[in-house]
Amino acid sequence: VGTMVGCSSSTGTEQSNSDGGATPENSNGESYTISVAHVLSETHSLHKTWQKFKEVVEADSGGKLKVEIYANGEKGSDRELIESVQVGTLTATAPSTAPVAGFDPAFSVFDLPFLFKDRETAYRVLDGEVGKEVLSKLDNIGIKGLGYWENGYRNLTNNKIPVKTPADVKSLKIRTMENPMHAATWELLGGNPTPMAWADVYVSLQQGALDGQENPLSIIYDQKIYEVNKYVSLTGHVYSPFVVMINKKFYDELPEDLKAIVDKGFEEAKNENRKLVVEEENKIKSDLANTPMEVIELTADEKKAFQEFTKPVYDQFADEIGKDLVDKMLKAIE
Ligand code: TF8
Repeated sequence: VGTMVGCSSSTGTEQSNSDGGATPENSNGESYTISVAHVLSETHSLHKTWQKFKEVVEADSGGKLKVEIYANGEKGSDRELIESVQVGTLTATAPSTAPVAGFDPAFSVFDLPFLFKDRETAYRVLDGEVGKEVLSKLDNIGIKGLGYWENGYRNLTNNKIPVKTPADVKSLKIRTMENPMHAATWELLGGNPTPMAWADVYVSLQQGALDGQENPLSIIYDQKIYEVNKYVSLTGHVYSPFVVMINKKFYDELPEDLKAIVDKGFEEAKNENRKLVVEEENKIKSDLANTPMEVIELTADEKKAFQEFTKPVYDQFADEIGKDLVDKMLKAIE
C-alpha cells in the first residue's frame, strides 16, 4: 500500500528507519516526495483542495517538494490510509474525523450530532484552541496534524421512505463510518447501523444489503449515491471536518524553509477549500434535481426532533472522548 515517503527523487533511493518512516534526504539539491491519497474521485472538492496544496508547495519550494495525489481509494480505505501515514508508506491524507477516533477517541468530539450550528462556528472552533488541542493528540501516534478542511454537513439517504422524522428511521439499515458514536447515534434514532469502509457502500446499497447511508451532498453526488438511493433527507446531523495529517517524522525532519512551505500549502488550500465546498453545495442541490433522487427538506421542528433523539450520545460518549474536552467544546461553540 502506498509509496515510501521522503525519498530523494534525484536518486530514487528509498531510505526507511526503524519505524518504517522514511528519513528524508538532506535538502541540499535533493527533492522530497509528498505522496497523498484519498477515497473520493478526482472531481470532488477534496481532490481539488489537494491539487491547490500541490500547486503552492511545488511552486514555493522551486520543485524541491513534489506532491503525488492518488484518488479513488487506490491506496486503501480511510483507516488504511491513516495507518500508512503513521508508518510512513504514505506521507499525507485527510479523512473525516470519525475514522480517526479509532486511533484517538478524542476525535469523536467533532462528530457529536448537531454540534456546529453553522460553518462560521465550525471554522472558529476548528482553527482555534480546541481544534489545535485535539490535533496535538496525533503527535503520540507518529502523525503531525496540519489542521482541518471541510467534508461538510452530513445528510441521510435511503431507498425505503422519504425520512422526515426519527420514527421514519425505524429499522432502516444505515451504513455508518467506522466510529462507535455514529453507530450509537443511528441506534438512538431507531435505525439499524452497519459500520463499513466507504469502498463497499455503493455496491451494498445497490444489492439491498443496506437501505441507506449518510454523507454531505458533495459525496452523495460525486459518488453517484443517487443511482442507488431514492431519497436524501437534509438532516445535516453532523458537520464532518477532514483532518489533514502528515507523517510526523517526515515533517519534523524537513528543513525549516520547506516545513513552512508545507504549512503555507495547507493554509492556502484551506482557504480555497472553504470557498469550493459552499459553491459545490449550492450547485449540487440543483444538479440533484436532474437525478432520480428526491431531495427532502426538513422544517426546523423536524430537525429539532432529530436533535432531541440524538442528545443522549453526548453523555454516552463523554468519558470516551474526555469530559473536559467535551466541556471545552460546549463552551467554544456558544
Ligand atoms: C465516509 C466519509 C469519507 C471521507 C473521506 C473522503 O462516509 O465521508 O468519504 O472521510 O474519506 O466514509
